[in-house]
Amino acid sequence: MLKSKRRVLIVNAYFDPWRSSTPTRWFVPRAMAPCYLAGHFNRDRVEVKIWDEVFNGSMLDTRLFAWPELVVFTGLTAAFDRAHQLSAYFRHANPEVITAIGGPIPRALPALCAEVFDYVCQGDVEDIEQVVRDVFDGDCISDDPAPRYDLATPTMGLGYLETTKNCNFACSFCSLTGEQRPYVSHSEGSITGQLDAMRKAIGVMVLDNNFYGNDRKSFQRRVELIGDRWRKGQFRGWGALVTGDFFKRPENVEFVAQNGCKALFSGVESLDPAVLKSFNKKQSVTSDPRRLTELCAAHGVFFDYGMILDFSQQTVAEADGQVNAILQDPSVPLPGLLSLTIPILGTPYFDEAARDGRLMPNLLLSDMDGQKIVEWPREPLEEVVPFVADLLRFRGRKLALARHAVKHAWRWRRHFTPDQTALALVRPLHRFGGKINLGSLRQMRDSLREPPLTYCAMSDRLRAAYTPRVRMPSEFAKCFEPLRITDPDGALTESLLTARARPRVAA
Ligand code: B12
Ligand code: SF4
Repeated sequence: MLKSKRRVLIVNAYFDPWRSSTPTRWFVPRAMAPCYLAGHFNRDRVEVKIWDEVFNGSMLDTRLFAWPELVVFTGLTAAFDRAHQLSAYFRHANPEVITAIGGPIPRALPALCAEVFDYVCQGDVEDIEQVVRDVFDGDCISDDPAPRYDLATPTMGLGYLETTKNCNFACSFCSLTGEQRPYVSHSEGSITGQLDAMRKAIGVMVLDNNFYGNDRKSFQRRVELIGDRWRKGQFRGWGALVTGDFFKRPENVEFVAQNGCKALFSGVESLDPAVLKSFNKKQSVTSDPRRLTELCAAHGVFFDYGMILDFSQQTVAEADGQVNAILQDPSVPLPGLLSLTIPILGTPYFDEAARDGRLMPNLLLSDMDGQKIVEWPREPLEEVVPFVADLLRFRGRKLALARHAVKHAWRWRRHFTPDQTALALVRPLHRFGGKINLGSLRQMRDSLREPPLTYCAMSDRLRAAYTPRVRMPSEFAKCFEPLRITDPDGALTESLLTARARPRVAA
């Protein structure tokens, strides 16, 4: 007898820091947990759909809320409230629906997640199999858990690969440090399985937090595995995220370049050694972006990096000086990521900020998105907030930005392929030039409802998403209340302390 297929929706819950409900299509990298989770469902028995609120924009289509029998949530720590809201829409549309959540949210908020969701997974994507067995049956689990990249199309010709999990460093602000999960490599079988499932691509982005790691043999083997596929023509090149220690052996750059690597990203984070030391980020102390750009370019590799500004330690003049120095030097690329420090729940940095009274009063978890001030700055707010508001939009620096992008691409054109030169030119303009908010009519209308951003947690008003889109019984009201981190005195709230306790229910 033919059984009808079970219906599963995998959702990456997300709050856009710019408060836009429209899709963020051209951003690399892309959340891949939904595709990896989808791979664990048997295609013959289960119909799986994915909604990634980064790539697809806010989920506002009420028809989809009644569709699934099982909803699986993933998302960044700051997206807990969004997952909570969405769970209410699903339950309201179908009281029988089962919800499951995994990833950084339940790791940071185990007890609260156990209250809100039916299944709370603390482990990796494989843990979803236990949920599937419990909710459906063992037949609904796939024999071949290769990622369902087909559900993530269009990918702009990019394939995504994971060769290791977690990290061997312990930077104080990083959620992985708080989670304390061991740094492990994927097996050769898993890596080749992912590459097979990816098929032909223009380029491959290795998602690992730390592609280099602490096991040289494993690193070399992983590079060779990717290099073999590159030589066979499966893709034109690949890129990866590496830690600062990778560059201490310049032969590493030569080795990856010989195996098809075309881009490397490293979290330089700060040009200030004192700030790096306070972050326990010693591996980046020698990561001078100019030296690393030159080293990489000598081997035809494009260098990209992230920078964090910390106004609890830095002055406006110092941050301004650093950004201007980069804008005036076409040999150095602009950072691909420019963010403020985030006291991510569960990290040593968060505990320190809370202990030292640095957290602002009435902070919400959803404020922790790196694009607003959430800690008391060293200098008066009246000076820091307008500076941050201008800097994050590159206001007053747009011309310098465009000039820098052109000069930088021109400066290194002989070292790079036309693809890389185009990337060097377009990437900073796309990153800092402003976003065009295009999406469905509903999403575009929704973006317009948002109160304006103030770039400071103390003055930002609540997002429009906290008001339910449809009339709902009062039992759902609590699903739309924000999770408060601090009270009006800046102390941690009781609700947060309870939310972070050990789980009462776990899958
Ligand atoms: C793609 C990506 C993004 C994307 C999309 C992220 C998303 N989920 O929405 C974008 C570009 C939007 C993004 C933004 C940011 N990101 Co980011 N990002 C990544 C990246 C590079 C890859 C994630 C990925 O797909 N990995 C592959 C999948 C398979 O693994 P995974 O998602 O890590 O999930 C694993 C487990 O958590 C678990 N799991 C996850 N979900 C579920 C669900 C179930 C049911 C189960 C069973 C298991 C499970 O299984 C997986 C392992 O098998 C990671 C680094 C990394 N290598 O992981 C950082 C990372 C997730 N990002 C991080 C950070 C800090 C940020 C920013 C704050 C950066 C900044 N300062 O601006 C911003 C967020 C801004 C905001 N609005 O809050 C941190 C974590 C932050 C956190 N815990 O919230 C990471 C880990 C990088 C790091 N080491 O610091 N990011
Ligand atoms: S090196 Fe990167 S991934 Fe590793 S602990 Fe530091 S910030 Fe996290």
